[in-house]
Amino acid sequence: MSEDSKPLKSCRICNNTNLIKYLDLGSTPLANAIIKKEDLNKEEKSFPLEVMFCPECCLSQLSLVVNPKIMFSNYPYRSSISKTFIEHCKEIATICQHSYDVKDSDLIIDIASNDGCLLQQFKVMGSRVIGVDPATNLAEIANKNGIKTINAFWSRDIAERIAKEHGHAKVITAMNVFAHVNDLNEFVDGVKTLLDKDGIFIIEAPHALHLIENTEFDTIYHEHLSYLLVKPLEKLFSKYNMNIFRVDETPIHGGSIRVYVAHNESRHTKDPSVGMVTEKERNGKLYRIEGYQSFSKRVEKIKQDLNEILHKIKNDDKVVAAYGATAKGNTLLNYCKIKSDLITFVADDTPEKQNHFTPGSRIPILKSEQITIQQPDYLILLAWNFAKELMKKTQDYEKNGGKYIIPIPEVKVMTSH
Ligand code: JHZ
Repeated sequence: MSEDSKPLKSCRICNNTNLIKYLDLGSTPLANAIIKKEDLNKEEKSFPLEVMFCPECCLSQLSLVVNPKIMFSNYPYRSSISKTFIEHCKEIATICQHSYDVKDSDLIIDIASNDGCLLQQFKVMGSRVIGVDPATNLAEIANKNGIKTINAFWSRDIAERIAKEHGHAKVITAMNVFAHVNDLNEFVDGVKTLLDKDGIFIIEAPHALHLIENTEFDTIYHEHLSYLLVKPLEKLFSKYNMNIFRVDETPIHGGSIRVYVAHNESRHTKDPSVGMVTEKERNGKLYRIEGYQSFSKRVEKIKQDLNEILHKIKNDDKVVAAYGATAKGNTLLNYCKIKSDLITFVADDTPEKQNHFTPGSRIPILKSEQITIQQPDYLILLAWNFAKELMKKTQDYEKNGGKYIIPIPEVKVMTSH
């Protein structure tokens, strides 16, 4: 793609052209395009953020595809900043070892491997590991830490190259990347090429069921082109003679699905979990547009409630800061039109984000030590999905009288107990 963005012409799974819009969040800057101080006087690019439903295969998807090179060639998000996420990665490696007999010599590939957080867990088990990630800064960190990482977007060519040089993969993982991909056919084709006869392909991504039920609209940003349900994924993989044989539900990132895929002729047999999760999707009315119709009203309510509470706090001469300069936080702030007059700073432990400014809202991002130094009256958790971990880290802040604001699924002020 040479241009900055292009409209979605048809459903990326079933090619249906009659997509139905159910949410419009206006135009926002890219969620991870944090701003350097010297660029504060430059105008930021923003792009429309609208979600469409495909009534044929039930995939929700953005109406616009932003050039991935703009979003992912340099990426400030580091998977290993959160201890919760590291533990989560350990769990995945352990499942592969215990349930799927992953052995020392087996080849494990992680697509969009970030700083090598997941592969590190396979490496300590003794597996051969290779990551593939388009972000030059992240591939550099991972390689420095001994995780062999190819700096590229995933493609059939890369898959063929790895297969030729290292053989077929026992496990291929795609954690929080499948929803980011426009050309799913090229992506799955590459996986099919590299996956061993009895190998497993594991996708993990936020589940659209939780997004809709818990009004997690902040998960919607330009990186996330699709909002995944098991049903449309089954359709996609059937085109490649592959099938989903197991689905785990996990609380990570506000409620995600971990989808296990294999070649049809492999030894893996279908687990009841697949039917159980699709049943939940059906009961949630997510296979019909009617299931999405109240969503935008609930999103609007969060905007009103959050503005009301933040303006009240400001009028009372109290101070609000935030924790987690998240991508999702930027959707929330920009859609709710919240800027630095309402939130004085955002704390974040990612060195790449510190001393920058949030896109659109232009709030300074500072080290988390500033929370205890400045002791704001309220701390809004923009990484509400890691609330437990963040509250533990800010115990002193709370002991000194600080309170938390959680924006999702509904705005509430709370303490950790
Ligand atoms: P977090 C990410 O989005 C990235 P984000 C990605 N776009 C994706 O697909 C989704 O997840 C699912 C900070 N933090 O994970 C680190 C601390 O500073 O909720 C991060 O900046 N200290 C690929 O960005 C942010 O919060 C801590 O102790 O919306 C967390 O971002 C912890 C726990 C976090 O997702």
